[in-house]
Amino acid sequence: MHRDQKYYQLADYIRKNKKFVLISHVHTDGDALGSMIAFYYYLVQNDKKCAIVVPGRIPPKYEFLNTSGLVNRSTDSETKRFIADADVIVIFDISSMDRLEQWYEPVKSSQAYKVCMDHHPLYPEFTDLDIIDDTCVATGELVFQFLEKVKADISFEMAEALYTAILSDSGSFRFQQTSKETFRIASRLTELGVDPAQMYSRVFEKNHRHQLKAWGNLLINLKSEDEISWLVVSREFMREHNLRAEDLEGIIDIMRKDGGSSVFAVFTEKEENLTLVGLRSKNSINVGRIAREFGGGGHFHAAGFSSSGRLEQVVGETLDRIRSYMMRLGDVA
Ligand SMILES: [Mn+2]
Repeated sequence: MHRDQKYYQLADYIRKNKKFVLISHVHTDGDALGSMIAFYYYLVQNDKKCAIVVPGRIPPKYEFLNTSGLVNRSTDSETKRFIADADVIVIFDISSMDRLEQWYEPVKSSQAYKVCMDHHPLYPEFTDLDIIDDTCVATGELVFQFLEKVKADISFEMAEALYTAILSDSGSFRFQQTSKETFRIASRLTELGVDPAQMYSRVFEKNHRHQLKAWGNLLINLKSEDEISWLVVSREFMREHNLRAEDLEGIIDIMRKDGGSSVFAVFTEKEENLTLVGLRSKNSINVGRIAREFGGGGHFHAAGFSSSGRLEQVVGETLDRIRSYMMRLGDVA
């Protein structure tokens, strides 16, 4: 089905139905929240009933989008009922359905029409309509295109939400998938009143002083070898510096400043047998593929996974895999 036809199909679901659930992934981010919140306002403009649900907590820096007023407003049992009774469930930015966590089963077993809007390569599971384009830098681009296609009245709140989505997932218009379409949309949103400098500050300048000092301590111990750079963050370190996993968001972008490396990894020990792995690539190493091999997901140049192995073991296995990919590329060249 052509993209426009998909947008019209989605518009048709909206026209014919009343109860909507918008849902996204655990470790929620600016793209997921911004996309859902813009879509929420559109549904409300059209007199729909709508709940926004994300598994896990919401980083407080996104409160300027009124996350506490709009997201996870119900108890778990009410949410379960909303999901079961929904006419349409729209799943945003999910990358892999198991990132719905505790809502995976309820969503899967709901009788609702299920729509997925995503910019990750994704093998659709149980959905009725997939609007997926892995050339987009953010899911927010797809939401904007849809709103444009249906001639929605994009309010200032919607514009700020969509700008947040695109700004955060593009790393402030720097990452590989940033395109002329990205700038066209950003330009439209700016015309609608969004202030780019203020948005940058809200999304990227909200780190705390203790967090920056902890980053310093970590970066001193940056390891580099054969174009691979990596950081290992133990639970003790996290505890000692009073850090949450989300406080390390962005440190990998600092590591990228090393022009001598092309693949980057951050290993964060969240629990005794739970390590989060973030991966970035600046060359032809497809870290999305590596992440999928370990049960995660993501893009060619940015991906991640979690592993139940011990920290050192996960570090060893991941680096081995990256090295073997780099060796294979070397063979081809
Ligand atoms: Mn995204």
